[in-house]
Amino acid sequence: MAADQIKRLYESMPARLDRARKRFGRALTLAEKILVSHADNFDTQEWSRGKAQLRLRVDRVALQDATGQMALLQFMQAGKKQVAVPSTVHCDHLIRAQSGAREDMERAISENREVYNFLHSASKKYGIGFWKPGAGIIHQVVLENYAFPGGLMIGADSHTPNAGGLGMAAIGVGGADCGEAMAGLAWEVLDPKLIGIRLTGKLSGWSSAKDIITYLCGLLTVKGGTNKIIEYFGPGAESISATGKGTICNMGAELGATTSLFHFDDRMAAYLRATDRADQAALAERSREHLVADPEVLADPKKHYDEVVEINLSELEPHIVGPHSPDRARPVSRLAAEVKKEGWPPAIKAALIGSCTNSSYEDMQRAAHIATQALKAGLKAKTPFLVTPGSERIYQTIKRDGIMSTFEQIGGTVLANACGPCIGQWKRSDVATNEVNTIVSSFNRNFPGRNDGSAATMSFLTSPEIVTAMAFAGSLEFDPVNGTIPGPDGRPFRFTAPEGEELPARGFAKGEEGFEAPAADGDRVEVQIPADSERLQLLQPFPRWDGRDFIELPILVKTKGKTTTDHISPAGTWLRYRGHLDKISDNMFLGAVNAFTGEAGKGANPITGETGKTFTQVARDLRARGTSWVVIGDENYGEGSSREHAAMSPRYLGAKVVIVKSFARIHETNLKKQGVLPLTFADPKDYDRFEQTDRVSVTGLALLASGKPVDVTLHKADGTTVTIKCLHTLTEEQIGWFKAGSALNALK
Ligand code: MIC
Ligand code: SF4
Repeated sequence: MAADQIKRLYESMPARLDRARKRFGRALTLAEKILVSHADNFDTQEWSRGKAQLRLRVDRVALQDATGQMALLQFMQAGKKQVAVPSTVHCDHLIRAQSGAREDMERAISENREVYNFLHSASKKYGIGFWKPGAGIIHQVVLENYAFPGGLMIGADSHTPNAGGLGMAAIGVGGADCGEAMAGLAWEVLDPKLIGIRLTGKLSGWSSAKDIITYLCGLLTVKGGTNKIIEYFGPGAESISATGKGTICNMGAELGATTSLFHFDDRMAAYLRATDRADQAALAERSREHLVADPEVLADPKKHYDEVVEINLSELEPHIVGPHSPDRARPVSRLAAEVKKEGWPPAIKAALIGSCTNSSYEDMQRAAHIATQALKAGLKAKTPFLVTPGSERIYQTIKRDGIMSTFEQIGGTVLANACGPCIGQWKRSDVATNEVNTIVSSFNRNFPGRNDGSAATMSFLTSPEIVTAMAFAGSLEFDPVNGTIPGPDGRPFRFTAPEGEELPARGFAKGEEGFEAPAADGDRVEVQIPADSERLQLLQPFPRWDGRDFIELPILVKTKGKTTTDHISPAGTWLRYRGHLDKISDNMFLGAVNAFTGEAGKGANPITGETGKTFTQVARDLRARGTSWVVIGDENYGEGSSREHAAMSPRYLGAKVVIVKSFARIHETNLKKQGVLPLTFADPKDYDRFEQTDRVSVTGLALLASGKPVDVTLHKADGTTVTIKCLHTLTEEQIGWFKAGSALNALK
């Protein structure tokens, strides 16, 4: 975003904030300042945390190549000539990690040519900045180029909050939200509750930014942040670099938070200057008071935030989370005992650092500092060591400064600047399929199947420096802080705490930037979608609601336990079809655990009784018979990714209603946008009532109204019925989406 736009925003803030202070009768947090100064219409807007639906004007939209395909296909349906807000596309998710940066890039470009051509031509036509494959991972590139204090952006990726490291409210959303904002509509979100995290003390030694967020994951759990903004402040915040702050905000997605952000400070200004934005740093310094919470808030946080957590950074130990969920946390010092107790394989099969979460210069330096100690002592890494730089800028800088050669000396492989092993795009040959094995990484997600596509891989997440040290021990039972490993001479070797500069002393090196500006005249550009493509398919509008209640629908699937978007619509090899709704729908619920059988990905056909078929096969059969179906789910259903395929595939194959104990924010919105009715049990115990042979009716739909419960009736095989109450969070406008068949239909 150009400095003049930022200047205009800052100039508009004082008057808007004053009006808000008067109207609310109190001082403002930073999150509130940003929301208020981006209100579509402050005066008519209702403000009520946890209740009101906010209509906001975003400063920017970011898309990546996996979710961005659907976002653009939907934007195209709106029939606009140009995007209404600054937007970018980033090619990062589709690059497979196999044999190292160069070969992987070449392979990706040829494998994904069709998709890249589509994204490139659509970007050129509609006025969108295009970041080529290899330029970097969306969140790192956004942090380096576009994020700024006090801004509001949305991105079709759940880790968009990474930009909170620079004091921006950056929110992960589905592609439809992005498409609409790009088409010029106000963007809507539930007025979030606020969690204040007050940091005291100072990070030092082994403790790093990652430990703050892994510790919080354990404390707040994967649903603790749902519909909340997490705002960090306090004297301890200044001991964290801007990129460290980015790590914390990035992984706030694992708490389900709407977003996370830090108050503006000198370390953000330093980062803006180091990334060629001295003008923006100066602007922010001049508006400093508007880019932090009001002094009254800092003096009495409990009065201004809905919840407050205090963390003394001087006492924070390094943490590690996993396997299978990011909230399974403990200090590294307690891991060995748990590994023994649980019988997890202690041998680490791979150690990975980098990704959008942890690939700052500081991260790389601290990891290299550990590697150098080991090299000097004559040690060799015991496990394969893979490095994913977040951007071309980081890649070139660590190359210039010798960090990369350190990693190479320990036997490490530097992969392309892309998502690769973080999103199931990691082609491993070292373990057999379904072989139980352990890996450690500095990434943010660890759902089963997340990295190499195998649900048997147990993935642990921790800081890059701990990952690196563990690579030399080759064992989860090694505590780098307190433990020793045998040196080459047999004598115990102990690491000293990592050190690293926050920003490169010689500045960032520049590589091939990889940015392409849109065409001056978009009219002359044609969007490229080959007619016979198996990767891209133009969207057909979903049918309107026919005005009738849902009567005696079968249950396609009742999921048990964690049902993330990775369970509903897996990534990995399926990324190939992210632009082709029909093809990608073959992956529907492949990872979901069938509550009736305990098996993943398969269920019985409720009409024929046939078993052993994938949920997609069953759904396609039902659809062919003209039968719609329902989904029953557990807690925090749809947690994880923003991918709207997890809502579109069910919609496409006949889902009418999804009834769960609770939803993750982005997925609930995605269902609403696609015209599926998302309901929650008024009494979560009702989940237990649903049996395989039941038929489900949802009645009174013509009277569907905001805040009004809905009756759901279970028709049992023995002819009896049970009626339960279910709740929904649809606003009147969203009910309009349901009736129109989708938000997009309602818009037209
Ligand atoms: C992820 O980390 O799960 C992803 C892959 O970046 C997703 C987006 C996607 O599925 O394409 C996300 O976080 O939203
Ligand atoms: Fe890519 Fe992983 Fe970051 Fe998602 S979390 S954007 S897959 S690096």
